[in-house]
Amino acid sequence: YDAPTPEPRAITVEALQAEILEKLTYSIGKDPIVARRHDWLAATIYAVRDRIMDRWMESSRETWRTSNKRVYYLSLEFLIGRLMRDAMSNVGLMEPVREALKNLKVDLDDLLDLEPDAALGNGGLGRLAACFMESMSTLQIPAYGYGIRYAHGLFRQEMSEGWQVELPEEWLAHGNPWEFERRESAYEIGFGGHVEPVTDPDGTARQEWRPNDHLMAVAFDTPIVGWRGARVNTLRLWSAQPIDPILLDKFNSGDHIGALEESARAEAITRVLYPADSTAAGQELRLRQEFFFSSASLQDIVRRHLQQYGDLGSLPEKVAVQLNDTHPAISIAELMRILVDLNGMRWADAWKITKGVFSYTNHTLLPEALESWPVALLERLLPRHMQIIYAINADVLTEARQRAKFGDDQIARVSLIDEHGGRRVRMGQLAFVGSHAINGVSALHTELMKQTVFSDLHKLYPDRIQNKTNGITPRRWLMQCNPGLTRLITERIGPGFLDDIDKLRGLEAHADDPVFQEQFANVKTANKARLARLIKDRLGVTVSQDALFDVQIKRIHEYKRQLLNIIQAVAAYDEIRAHPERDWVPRVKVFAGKAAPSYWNAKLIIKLINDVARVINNDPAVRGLLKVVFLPNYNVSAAEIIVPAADLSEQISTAGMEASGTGNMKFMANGAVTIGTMDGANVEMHKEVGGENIVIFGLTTEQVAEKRAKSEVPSGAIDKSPRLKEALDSISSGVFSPDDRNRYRDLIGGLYDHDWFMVARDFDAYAAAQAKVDKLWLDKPRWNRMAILNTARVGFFSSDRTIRQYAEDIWEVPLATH
Ligand code: DL6
Repeated sequence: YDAPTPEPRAITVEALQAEILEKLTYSIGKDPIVARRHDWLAATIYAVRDRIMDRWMESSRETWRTSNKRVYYLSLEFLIGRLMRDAMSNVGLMEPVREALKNLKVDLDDLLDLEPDAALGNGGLGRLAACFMESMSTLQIPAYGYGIRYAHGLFRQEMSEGWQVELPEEWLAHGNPWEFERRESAYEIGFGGHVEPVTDPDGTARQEWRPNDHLMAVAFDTPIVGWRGARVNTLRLWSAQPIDPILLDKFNSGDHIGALEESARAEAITRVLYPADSTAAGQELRLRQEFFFSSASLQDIVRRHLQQYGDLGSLPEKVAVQLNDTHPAISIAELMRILVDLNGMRWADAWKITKGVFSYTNHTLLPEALESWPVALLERLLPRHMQIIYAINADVLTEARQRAKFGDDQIARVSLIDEHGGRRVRMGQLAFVGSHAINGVSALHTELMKQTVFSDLHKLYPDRIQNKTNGITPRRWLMQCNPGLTRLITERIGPGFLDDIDKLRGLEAHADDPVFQEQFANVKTANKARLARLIKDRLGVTVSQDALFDVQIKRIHEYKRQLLNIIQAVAAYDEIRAHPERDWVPRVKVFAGKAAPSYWNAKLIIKLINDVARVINNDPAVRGLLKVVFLPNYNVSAAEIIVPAADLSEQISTAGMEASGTGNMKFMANGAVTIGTMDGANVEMHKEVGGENIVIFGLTTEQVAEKRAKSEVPSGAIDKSPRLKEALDSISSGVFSPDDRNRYRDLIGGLYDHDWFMVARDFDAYAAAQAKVDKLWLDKPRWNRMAILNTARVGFFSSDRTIRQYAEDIWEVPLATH
């Protein structure tokens, strides 16, 4: 959707056409007669990029001029997806570029599909960082994103006989016309070596780290443009390069491979994104990645600050650094080193500045995802940082004993060093104590943080934890991915919601209007027809656009409970065959998502979905009433097609386990009804949309905790539910896996045995909720009203709201009033 933005250089089709041709000729070096699609794509991106360049420079000039505080968002992941449509739409270039290309006999949609999907992240955490970048530009906050320029993003997922296969991802294969390499912004990064006490000529004693391994971090900048080109911020991604690209002495002595060893070792750091989501990666290379990008970013921040202000005492007034989870938490020790060792600051002053600068977002309570590093590894790789961590810990523990009167058990729990088993540094504790604000990502999650992982630190520092419920950018997740709905809403309530998403509330008055309901449903049907074509193309499966599209797309994880969903599909399959005479609602169950390569059960669940799909989709007794599809290689671009086509959004995690969820918000914006548990941000969605417009089921967080504490036997729930038992029996006995009848025996056995994720115990409630969905669906006016009200009430879940709250409560940066 185009923003009607005033442009200094007039946007005319003729001018754009000439600019694209010029880029093709002089930047790409191609004659239009022989140019290929990738050449046209690059030429178009160059032309669009030029149109935002002036604003980019003006944005940074303005920050220098006004001396406004800068926000730095440090994240190991930025799941930005494609950038071209985002940039064009935000500066009002979509339609003129489309026309210009048409005159050149090139189809814009074709080019949009060709742009690689930059998958520099795993899932929610990385996509949140990308939405935040767009919102910070929209709200005119001077902000930089700092991360890693992975040569290979998240793996490409293919299916081989229903099993996930991981293949390397090649987003840079055709170059990246969005980025600018800044060789002048390169910093040396050290590892290893030792620490030496030194005395300066003036007699001051200090510690000096002498690393024995060095490499360079080189900056690559990408412009991130806000809505209506309000501001253009920078996403700065670091790439690792060797100090000496080739060791000539080795080369000359005939060791040609050895001569490149240093180069390969350096480049390995930014070669791949770790595909672990919700588990700590734990390998040395990961720690190297974390320190590499933290150190480069801090050196850059400090250099910029000194250049403008000349002293480091004013850092907290002028700099806010947000740590996106604990991955950049080593930054706290690195800033202390920069202040104390390199700039001669007193420890206490440096600590005050550090706390003033940093804040930390926690994204998960899953114990396996809480990062900790062996002390021995840190001592070897970052010996000075380990000393600093010990010194911070000593201060914190002394304070805990003296001021808060903590006993030994509490001291052990708040300590930065975990003494159980091998000694490890707890990065969550480090991030907490080094930050002035710590936030959770939904109201429930923040409460649970206070009660569980950080309960003792919360007692010690009761003012630090606050909530910042996640959000999504409505530009990408409504206006761009659903132009049909955006047009319809504009016709009905005017364009005000484009600038103020809360104005969507204006739709409430139209929720019962039969004409509007029909128009709303027609937009949905058109989006479903598009998804149906994609399903046909990719999987060869025919689905009806009139069926209820029931969608669960997200990482595959046991706590997200794709297993519950597919077991319910099996139960529905049994019922359809047992009662062919009933009035069944035709459904298409759509699944998509990647499993961490080493997560066996997640991969098995993908295989199960594919096995069940094959049987159900080919059984004539089902008469097409139920279809199951698993779309491979889920990514941002796929979500942009699937989300607008969903009728039902599956948000069915075990209560207390999903920190927030953001997919839930995307579906809501696009008029899907949610079936979900009282988990993460679902709780706030329930409040915003109203209980009658969402289908909630299942155990609450407290009930889950109770059942776990009692070690209740789950088989009781199975015995009580004949439908569940039948579905489980058929899966575990091999009905869906005739080639390997035991394939699912252990997976299903786990439900009888411990059922940690409450699949069996939530099954009946889930099945009843699905029956309720069927009933609601059959009452078309009722369903359409629910769908409209979901869109109307999504305003709270805009990342603009989230960012405003960060700006006011954590970063203390002024917000533009216009
Ligand atoms: O906050 C963004 C996103 C939440 O919406 C999800 O609920 C949560 O699972 C996800 N967390 C991660 C794992 N994090 N770590 N470490 O991606 O964050």
